[in-house]
Amino acid sequence: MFRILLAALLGTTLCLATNVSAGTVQRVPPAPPTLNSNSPVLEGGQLTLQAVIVIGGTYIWTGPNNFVSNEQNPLINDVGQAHAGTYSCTVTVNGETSAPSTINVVVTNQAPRINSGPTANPAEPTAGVDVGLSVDAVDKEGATIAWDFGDGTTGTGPAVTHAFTPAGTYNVKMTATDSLGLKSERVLALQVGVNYVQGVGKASERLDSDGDGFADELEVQAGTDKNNISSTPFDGQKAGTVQPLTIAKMSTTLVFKKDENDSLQISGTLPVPAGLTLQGQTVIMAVGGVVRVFTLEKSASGKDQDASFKLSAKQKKGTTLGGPAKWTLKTSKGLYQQRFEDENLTKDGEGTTRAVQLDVTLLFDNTYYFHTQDIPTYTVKNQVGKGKF
Ligand SMILES: [Ca+2]
Ligand SMILES: [Ca+2]
Ligand SMILES: [Ca+2]
Repeated sequence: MFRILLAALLGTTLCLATNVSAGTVQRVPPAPPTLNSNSPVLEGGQLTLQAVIVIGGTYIWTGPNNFVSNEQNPLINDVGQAHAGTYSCTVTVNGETSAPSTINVVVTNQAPRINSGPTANPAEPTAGVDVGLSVDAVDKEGATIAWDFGDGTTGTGPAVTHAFTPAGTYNVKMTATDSLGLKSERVLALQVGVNYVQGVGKASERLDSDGDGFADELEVQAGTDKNNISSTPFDGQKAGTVQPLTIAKMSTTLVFKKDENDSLQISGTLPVPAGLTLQGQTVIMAVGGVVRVFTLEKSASGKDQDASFKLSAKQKKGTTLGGPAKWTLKTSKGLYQQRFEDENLTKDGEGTTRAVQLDVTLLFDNTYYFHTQDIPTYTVKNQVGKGKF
């Protein structure tokens, strides 16, 4: 019984083996796999690729961006345009590989994402002061950043610096653009405040609208543009670091009972560099809001309206030898009462003495000199005010 069964089994086995070796059983490759995906997928999202299961099958996926996977259902995270295109998959069963199936994947572009900003530093700037502007914008393909500062000028890059002038509100527009041209925009309404130059007295006399360091009133007298930071008494340069002005003497007389009879005398010293030609130099002086502009003549002196200025520098053939030089400002038959009112040099206080202060600004050789001068004794008598230091 056992022998018969064994013989039967052996016979059967023998019979099959003979058929295979004779090539009568053909090995057929499996059919190409059926593929699916979640295309179209949003930029930055996850792409899911799927092959319908084949029993005993192993898979090879290939695709854009050098993609290779042997998973049946591979996932690709954070996709961009580089991941779009045709994916291909084969299935292998018992060593036999199918023809490839393909599936097309579309990645839907997204505009750049603004993570934060735009922000301004300082957040509340004043005119003419550099403001840092920045934004955090990202895109899978990279974003380029463009700025419209709202004053007719532009800039590029995620962090820029710009000075706004004059004071006011500027709508700063930031545009982030990706490589496919999709844009994200933000507008920052930036409040730019006014500047005041240092000193005492009226804010209106110290107002510096464009932030170049020179008061509006001084710019008007000097013939420069008070709303243009690039137009200054120093040939377009800002006022720079203010230097102390040395004043030796100062006196003023204000005649309140008769107009245009006021006078002013101030003297001090200035450092004058060696080799400077004084002829043709401009000297601008502002005293308590009274501004005079002098062009020095050969004698190193100049006149403007009711005022004269003289610089006594040691010279040789019109060129200075350097060192401190005495200067004097003299005026007569002026009308300064309204200008000095805010400094308390008024006609009030008949018969009394009080302490007052006057700002003195002197511009010379592209240097800004300034001093607030104490006048310890200002007296009013018979409607005449006299101050002296
Ligand atoms: Ca994009
Ligand atoms: Ca100015
Ligand atoms: Ca200006």
